[in-house]
Amino acid sequence: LCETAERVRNDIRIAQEFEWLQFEDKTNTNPKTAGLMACNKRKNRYKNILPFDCTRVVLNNIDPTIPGSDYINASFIFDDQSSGLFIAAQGCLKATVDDFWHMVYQENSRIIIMVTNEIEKAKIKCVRYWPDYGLTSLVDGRELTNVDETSTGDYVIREFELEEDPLPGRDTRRLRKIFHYQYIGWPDHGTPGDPASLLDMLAQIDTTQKTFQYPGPPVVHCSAGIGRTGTVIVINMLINLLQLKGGVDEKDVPQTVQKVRCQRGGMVQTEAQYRFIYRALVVYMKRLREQQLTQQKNENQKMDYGNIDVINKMLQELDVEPPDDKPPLPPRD
Ligand code: PTR
Ligand code: PTR
Repeated sequence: LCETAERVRNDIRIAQEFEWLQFEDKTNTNPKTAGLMACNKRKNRYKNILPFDCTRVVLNNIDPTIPGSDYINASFIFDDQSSGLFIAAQGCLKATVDDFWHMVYQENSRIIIMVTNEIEKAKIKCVRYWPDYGLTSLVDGRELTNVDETSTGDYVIREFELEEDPLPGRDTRRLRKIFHYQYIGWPDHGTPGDPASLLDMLAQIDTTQKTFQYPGPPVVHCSAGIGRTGTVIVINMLINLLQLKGGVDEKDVPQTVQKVRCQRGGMVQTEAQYRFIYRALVVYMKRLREQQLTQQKNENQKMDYGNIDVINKMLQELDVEPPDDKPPLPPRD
């Protein structure tokens, strides 16, 4: 009974938090003048989803005679707590494919996370901005080759090679590796039922990102670049925070969402997506607890539940489910 009450209390709290976040988001009056310029209209997928001027990614070395040519609908998202940096972008339109690759090259991004299908409910959500497996296409004047493509159940991993500028005085051809992770298990207008495969993908991305010496920010995009993109970025930030601080508490979730929304309006679009962040964190922490328990068993150590207690406490604050390895209650008489 106690657990049910806790669950209901958490449920209500989460709904109230989201309501408060929606209200706060509406009061944000950061200007969006670049996105509103007439010459940039055709570069926005949705006219109501524009980047703030203060955080938008400005394209460099473009043609100064073409007005608005430094514009792309994408925003830098910085996390001061874990020093994480991301780019949140809308899904490419035909007119913005070259700009997209210009941005990826300029920012030295090595990971692209795509959280949408190209077509959903018979509507185009993002144009295919990469070549098919084994093929090469020309993007923003550079050769881009799709050298590998593997599919797990819920996501596809592609490996691209993007032609680099030659070093001054040399003409050797250099190629830059870029990894593309497309999560396809996210039904439109909803959330994935189970966060497990998304967490697997994020863990794999983290390992890949660490293989590069000075990688730029991962680019995350869906269709509008706010709903699913915001959810993925916030989950990523909270996991980083957890690893860094050794814990997160119930304030961290709304605070992180609010921080992210100040950098791109409307990030995490629905209450279901907001709830999904909590679910993902809970599953992540349960995995952590499993890992620690097996590690302790394998090392044949004296059981030290220090960390496990911290995890259980976090689970209680965040979760709607009770921890499943509690000792059974003594029988009552
Ligand atoms: N904007 C819609 C609403 O306010 O009801 C919700 C919505 C969410 C609409 C997502 C479209 C969405 O598109 P996608 O399938 O690309 O997530
Ligand atoms: N006009 C749509 C709306 O306001 O709902 C724009 C939109 C479309 C917003 C998709 C969010 C969307 O979802 P996502 O950011 O996950 O692609």
